[in-house]
This record gives sequence, C-alpha cells and structure tokens, in this order.
Amino acid sequence: MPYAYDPQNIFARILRGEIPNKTLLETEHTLAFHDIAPQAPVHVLVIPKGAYVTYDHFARDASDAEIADFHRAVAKVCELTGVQPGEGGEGFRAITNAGDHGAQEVPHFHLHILGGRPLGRMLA
Ligand code: DGP
Repeated sequence: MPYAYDPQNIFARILRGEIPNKTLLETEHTLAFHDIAPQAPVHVLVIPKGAYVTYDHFARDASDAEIADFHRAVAKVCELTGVQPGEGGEGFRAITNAGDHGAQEVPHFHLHILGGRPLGRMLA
C-alpha cells in the first residue's frame, strides 16, 4: 500500500515529544532539528508535523499552508546555520531519500540540509 504511515517511526515519536531532539526551529507545521549522526558541520533535518512518508506524498497531499511553511522553514534553517550562498554563507545541499531505492531509513518525510564544508559533486 503506498504511503502507509507508521505512527511509531522515530520522527513521529520525536514530534510527540517521546524522544528528545536538538530543535533548531519550530513553526506551526514544521520542525527542524539536528541530525543525530551529522555527516557535515551543519546537518539539520526539516520535517513536516503532518504524517507524510515521502516528499512526493507531502507534495501531493499536504495543504498549501503546510507546503509554504515547510519551505519557509528550510530558508530559515539556512539563515540560522549561516549556510545560505549569497548571504555570506558558503552553500549547502538539500537531500531527501525516498523509499527503498532512495535508501530512506526513517519513513517520515524529511529534508537533510548539509553544509559547513565542501560537499563535493554528488548526484547519486
Ligand atoms: P534517511 O536515510 O534519509 O531516512 O535519514 C534518516 C536520518 O535520521 C539519519 O541521518 C539519522 C537521523 N536519525 C535517526 N534517528 C534519529 C534520532 O532519533 N534523532 C535524530 N536527531 N536524528 C535521527
């Protein structure tokens, strides 16, 4: 069944306050927190509070308000972490893994924001 959401996934538990996290930003529809196993000096996960499994699920079913709030939160994370190119930062990478071929581990949609060091060229 596509987009079957597991309410026991780790990010759902973080959203319910059952597991601690290092929150960077919280808005009405979005939470951003530091990854537990950072792959770069900046490694923040941005997640919607709604129950969406993957990016395409979110983009299909979330309200315009949720989608706008999410992307504004991404921009705010870039500002807060100082990675935004053009505003004094040196740049970042945004990644979302989806499904088996995408090697998604946590089945709650999340965007990785990575930065703080040169990340090299990577498309796959
Ligand atoms: P992905 O492979 O895209 O599903 O990445 C899942 C990420 O979630 C991975 O970078 C590690 C992170 N992660 C897993 N469990 C926790 C947790 O309990 N807290 C935090 N902050 N991050 C977690």
